Amino acid sequence: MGVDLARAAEAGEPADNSIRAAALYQAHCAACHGGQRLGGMGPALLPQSLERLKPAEARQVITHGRAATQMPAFGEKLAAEDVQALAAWIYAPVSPAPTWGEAAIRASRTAAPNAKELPAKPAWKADPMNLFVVVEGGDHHVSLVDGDRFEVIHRFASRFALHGGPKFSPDGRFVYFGSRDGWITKYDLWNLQVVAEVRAGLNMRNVAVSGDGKWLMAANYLPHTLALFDAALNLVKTYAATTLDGQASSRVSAVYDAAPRKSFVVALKDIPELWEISYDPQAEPIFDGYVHDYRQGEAIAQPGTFGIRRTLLDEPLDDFFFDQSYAHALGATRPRTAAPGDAQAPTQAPPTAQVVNLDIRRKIAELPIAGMPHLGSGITFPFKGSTVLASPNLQGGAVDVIDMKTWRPLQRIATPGPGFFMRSHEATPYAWTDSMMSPGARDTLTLIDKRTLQVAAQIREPGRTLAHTEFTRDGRFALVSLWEMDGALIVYDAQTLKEVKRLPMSKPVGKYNVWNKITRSEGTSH
Ligand code: DHE
Repeated sequence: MGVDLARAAEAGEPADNSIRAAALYQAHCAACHGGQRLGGMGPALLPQSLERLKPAEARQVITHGRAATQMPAFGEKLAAEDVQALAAWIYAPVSPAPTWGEAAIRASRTAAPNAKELPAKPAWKADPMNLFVVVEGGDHHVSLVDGDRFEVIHRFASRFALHGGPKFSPDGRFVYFGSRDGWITKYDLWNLQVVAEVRAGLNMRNVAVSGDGKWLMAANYLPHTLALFDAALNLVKTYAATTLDGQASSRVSAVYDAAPRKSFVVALKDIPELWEISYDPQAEPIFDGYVHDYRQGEAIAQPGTFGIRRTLLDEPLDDFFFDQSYAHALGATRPRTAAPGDAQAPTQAPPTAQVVNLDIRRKIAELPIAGMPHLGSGITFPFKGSTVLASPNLQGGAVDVIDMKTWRPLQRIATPGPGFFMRSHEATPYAWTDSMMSPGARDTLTLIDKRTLQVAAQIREPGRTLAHTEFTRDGRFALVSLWEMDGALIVYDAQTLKEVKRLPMSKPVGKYNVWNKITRSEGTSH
């Protein structure tokens, strides 16, 4: 960065594309996206943040702007080759590599001055426990929907590109949103206002809120850190995601709250370790992560509370979820790729999921699920005296059902194409899953009968994308996303499967029912 065109001209250096692009960036983009491309009013423009945006789309956005956002169209101001140069520039790494340490995190925090005086009762009339928080990705807004009347109570602008499920305080009053850019927003659902915000990282995966509502942990890809906050989003500490000897560091795949264990469980994407960080004030000291006490000249155990308890694995884990007892983490493993000439290379297809026992702290089973199971969206339910887990698959057109007593596969249920999400509810016989990854079947939802493990019905919206179901508190209605810019939230009667209502929305992504979330319904993500 910091390219000086005048200096380049004086030195007789050619104003090559990158120099030109840097100057264009400073002139047109820096005010909103930040001088270092770390984001500001607009999102960060770093290669890591743009992984999901194709360069052709970036050129489109620069030329035509982004509807319903502050991003203006530059097509009139800039020549096509300038747009091209700018689009190429934002995918180039920033040098020196950007950092985001504790001081930056602390400095980013803002809080509403009136936060403490806000009344502890809803300013609106509806059941606060049957409220839906709907993330609209099309124009980066959030809608709050009354889950009895299916009416929008309030709609507000969110940070750019929220990702992962928002997390709720145990009383359902506050919700915490995480954006891919690292922003965490604490929103008071009862008073309809943002009460605090902080930027935990530059590229964040997700956030988890402790079962007691006192702590929030953020998992980052960039930098390689976890950040721990109190409920008011004051930074408590950061953790470097490294091996014990500090030699290797990793992106953090995800963090989840394991409420009965009073701990956060953390998967690392590049290091074969699963971490457990207890927030229990009475937690036992940790003896495997010795810290040297130089005054005493001896190694001492790490404190148990907020210390890192490491489980060493053979393979790193991606997303994961827990069994009901929270004794096991069930995680997806990326397929192993052998280096050329590697005699140790596996001869058989590698397992793509594993079961880790968090108490004895080792892998106890491999789950023979083909493809790329999306275990973060897995659900559990009772079946013939046992409990089973069902997981959609990002690669294969099938749902895998596993017996959780034996960890053996029970059934592979064919769907019309690979899907992302799966949802059910204790009070409904069906598990709903999508095929949104399949160009030919993205318009179809498949309903699986939990009693027979057979496909019971399909719901279609021809030529359009249907995805992500969430149930009302009582399980009587299913709310589904019509995942289009001119999309909608479609409400179905979960028994008759008839459409009850359709609320227009801008690419609704996920929707979250307060009650199902705070009671950790077995049919929903945690
Ligand atoms: Fe997600 C949740 C990972 C792409 C929409 N996604 C999650 C979680 C993880 C994850 C680990 C659980 C976090 C939580 O809820 O606390 N997602 C990944 C990926 O690795 C992947 C495949 C690639 C990536 O770029 O990150 C990915 N995810 C997507 C999308 O493309 C989706 C469909 C659209 C989007 O907005 O990004 C998407 N992910 C979601 C949603 C949830 C989610 C809506 C919350 C689901 C829920 O019901 O709780």
